[in-house]
Amino acid sequence: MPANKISTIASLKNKKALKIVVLTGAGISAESGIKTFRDNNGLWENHSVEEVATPEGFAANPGLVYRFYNERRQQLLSPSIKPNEAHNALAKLEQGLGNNVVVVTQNVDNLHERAGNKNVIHMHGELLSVKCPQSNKSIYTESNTDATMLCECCKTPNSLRPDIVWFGEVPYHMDRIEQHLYQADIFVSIGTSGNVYPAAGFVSFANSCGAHTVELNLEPSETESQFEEKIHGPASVIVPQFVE
Ligand code: BV8
Repeated sequence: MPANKISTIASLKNKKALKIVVLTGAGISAESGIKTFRDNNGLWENHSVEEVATPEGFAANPGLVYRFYNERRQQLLSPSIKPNEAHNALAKLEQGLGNNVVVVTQNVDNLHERAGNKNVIHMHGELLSVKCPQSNKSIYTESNTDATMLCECCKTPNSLRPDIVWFGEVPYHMDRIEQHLYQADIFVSIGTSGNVYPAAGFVSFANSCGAHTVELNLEPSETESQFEEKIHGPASVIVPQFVE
């Protein structure tokens, strides 16, 4: 299929596709005002990954890490942050195809859910929860968190941590994700640079399982060459076109 041809779900659906697995990254939330990681003025510009997104960084300076996630949580909760047309298009896709659509997101915001998607898998955790390392329970929160928070489930002070998968930690729900990829007819990657594994490896697995693979991104990602189809532009424009 010529690379510049915008296929739409309708055209692909006519051929064979039913099960659609969508991987999203920070780029899908960029037009909602949430910073990406590696673009100019991205999150990593002001903080080193090692300092704020590794267990070692948390152990070395928990206060800095709590502040990093508290800032992002409060930004997410501000009235100006809303789902954009790309999120809304994926919600429409799920409304049309139901359980045949699953969104696997690297993002820790809740914009897919706020747009209306129900089948969302957060493989890197969520800003709006903290985790008790003793019980491994995720606890919903909208407030700032710090080391003094008492864990309700085990009454242990100093234990709650951001419910985030840091570098060197095993992403959540990998078995479920691999099962969905195995069954996928279409694998669509939206707004991710393809820098971080195992998410960046999903396209290769989807290809090996016979899925039609599509990249929707502002610019070619690190793994762009592995996609059968690539459509580049702002997500709020190209995702609604693709879904129609
Ligand atoms: C793992 C926390 C084993 C959440 C994140 C040494 C030791 C251990 C592991 C490793 C190692 N070396 C390498 C690894 C693997 C490592 C890794 O991949 N490192 C990289 C840097 C080489 N991965 C891990 O450690 C993972 N764990 O490997 O465990 C394992 C694996 C499988 C099975 C069992 C065990 C854990 C990775 C998770 C790390 N946590 N963040 C948070 O703070 O938010 S990663 C971080 O990067 C975010 O989660 C983010 O989602 C993710 C990916 O970034 P992107 O979403 O792609 O964002 P980015 O800014 O990079 O790109 C944005 C894109 O959008 C750009 O392409 C841009 O063009 C585009 N864009 C911008 N605007 C728009 C747009 N597109 C469309 N429209 C727009 N408007």
